[in-house]
Amino acid sequence: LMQEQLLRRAVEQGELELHYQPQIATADGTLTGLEALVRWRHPQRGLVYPNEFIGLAEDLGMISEVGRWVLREACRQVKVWQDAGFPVVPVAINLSAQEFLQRDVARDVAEALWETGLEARYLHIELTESTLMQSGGQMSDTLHALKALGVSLAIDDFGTGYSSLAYLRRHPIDKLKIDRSFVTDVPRDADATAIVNAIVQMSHSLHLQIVAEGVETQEQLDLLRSLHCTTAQGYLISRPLPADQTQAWMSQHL
Ligand code: G
Ligand code: G
Ligand code: MN
Ligand code: NA
Repeated sequence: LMQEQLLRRAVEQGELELHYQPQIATADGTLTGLEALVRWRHPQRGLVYPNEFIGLAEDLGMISEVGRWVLREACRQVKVWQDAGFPVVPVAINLSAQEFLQRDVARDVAEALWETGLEARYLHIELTESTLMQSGGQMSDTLHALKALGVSLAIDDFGTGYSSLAYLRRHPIDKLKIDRSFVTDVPRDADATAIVNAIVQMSHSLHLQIVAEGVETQEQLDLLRSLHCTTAQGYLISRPLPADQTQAWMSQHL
């Protein structure tokens, strides 16, 4: 089969799945959110990670199919958990630049929220600095349409993008996610620590939420707490987990 048919089969026959990575409050460890990360349960190859097929889906013009499935499934699953009495926290999905170019993201989001019954404030959308730069004039309209729906917008991999900070004024951003390349090197590397400190301070001044990504050690978590970085995500807390294991994780952290 051609790659395109394989990917189409994946979407249509339920071979995609979402894994969820918890985010916690650095103050007390309570769950503050989940990031949904897509995987392809390939019948022969096993679990395939997004770096191996998101680019392919973009090249084949199929990223919209994948992205719509991710959006719908994340909203559906989190609504199920909320209704079942698990902590009522938002789910974040990742959108690539191509998705903003190839489809009306705001319309898809409105539809998914309507169909699943998830409240808009429980959906967060992560996009990178380069996505904000690439997608031109209509980007601003789309982001404002998403905000009008009540969805939150986060900058993923913050600090690594090839851009100025001007977009923080131009676009209705709610949250920064400090890239793990900085987090990895704290507290030993003084420069990385200074950068994390500066990003956290800026987020507070601009009234933005802040998340540190890639937290792998207790030492990193302690430092982030002392720098008033309120939220953390990373292997120390949990790897991204399949839905059933996510539910078990939440049960143990109630
Ligand atoms: O899990 P990790 O290997 O899970 O993710 C690798 C990269 O793939 C990250 O940059 C992440 O943002 C991206 N990614 C994960 N899930 C999705 C998705 O559903 N859509 C898009 N566009 N990117 C995703
Ligand atoms: O680009 P984005 O931030 O969406 O990518 C998330 C990616 O980071 C996923 O591949 C996820 O599996 C990975 N990830 C999450 N936590 C950690 C961590 O603590 N360490 C490392 N090395 N990777 C992580
Ligand atoms: Mn992300
Ligand atoms: Na990131």
